[in-house]
Amino acid sequence: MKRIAKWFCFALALVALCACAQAEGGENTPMTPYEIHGALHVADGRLLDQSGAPLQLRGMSTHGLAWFPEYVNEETFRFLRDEWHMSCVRLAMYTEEYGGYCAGGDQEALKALVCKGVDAAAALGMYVIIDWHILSDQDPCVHQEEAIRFFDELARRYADSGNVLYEICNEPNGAGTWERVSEYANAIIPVIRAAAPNSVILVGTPTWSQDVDQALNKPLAFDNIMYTLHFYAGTHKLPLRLKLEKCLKAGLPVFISEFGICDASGNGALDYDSAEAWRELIDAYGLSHMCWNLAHKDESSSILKADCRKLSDWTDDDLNPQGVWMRDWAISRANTP
Ligand code: IDC
Repeated sequence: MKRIAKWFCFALALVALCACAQAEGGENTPMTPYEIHGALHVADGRLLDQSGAPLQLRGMSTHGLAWFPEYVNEETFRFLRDEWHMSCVRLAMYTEEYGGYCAGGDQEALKALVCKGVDAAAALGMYVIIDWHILSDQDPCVHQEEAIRFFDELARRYADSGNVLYEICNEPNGAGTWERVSEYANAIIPVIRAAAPNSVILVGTPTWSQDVDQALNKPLAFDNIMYTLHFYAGTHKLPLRLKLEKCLKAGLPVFISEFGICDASGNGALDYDSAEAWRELIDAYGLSHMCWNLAHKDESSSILKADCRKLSDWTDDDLNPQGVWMRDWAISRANTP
């Protein structure tokens, strides 16, 4: 009798186990990045996953959402996840440039596009960065009131979504000094945190997000934030790498939320040697990095050729040289966490 009961329990456990596997999509479905890593946090200068292990997010940044909205969809993101082994997408929403959120752009349409992107990423278990893409506005305080309304609405909407990161100002420059960025961050971060207390927030640094040393000298008084550094390998070389490494060694949490291997105009020749030096540094420190840009604009930083209209399944014929480079690098790390 005892033996029958034992077998009965064993069979029951087996059935329960199978049901669980089914519910998770069956044994052949690999887990998504979010299923593996869960909600993120920042400690000891690093981005960590739910189990406390360091995590390097890899992915693509969109071009301006207003200009190339077609790439914000599940098909494209799925291709990046499954074929290029990327875990994150950055949604770049310009504020001041033509069609930008604070420059007469259709705010409701832009917000809907951001939400479409966040929802697509969530459905695929990918991380997503909502990027308030300041550029010619220089000083983030210029559109602070708009930014407060925007981030308040989105942080409430995604309060429980651990896959969303908030990038509050793409590239301060000119009048966007560290004092101004700090003033802005001190106003925006509490708004996001009021709704989404555990969210990871990325903060741009002066000189087009290159002066991470200024953040090191005068860090902000918040947990779970990272400072961004951007580079374009054709323009930014050893001096910027040395500055970055000094900050990393001092324990500053840095996130490379935008980079290209052409020059800083987003165009021009690719510099493969410089790209290689950056790549080594990125992997030596496990830095998260997002490649600019997912579009088919006629410029060398666009990963797709100008005549490509495919939203996924890109082959060598569809990709610009930077796209080929990025794909090969991404694929080479298929099995690294
Ligand atoms: C560039 C785009 C280009 C567009 C321009 C708008 O590649 O098509 O016309 O912006 O002003 C950045 C910015 C990013 C730039 C990119 C390349 O964050 O918006 O995109 N870049 O210039 N910082 C350094 C380089």
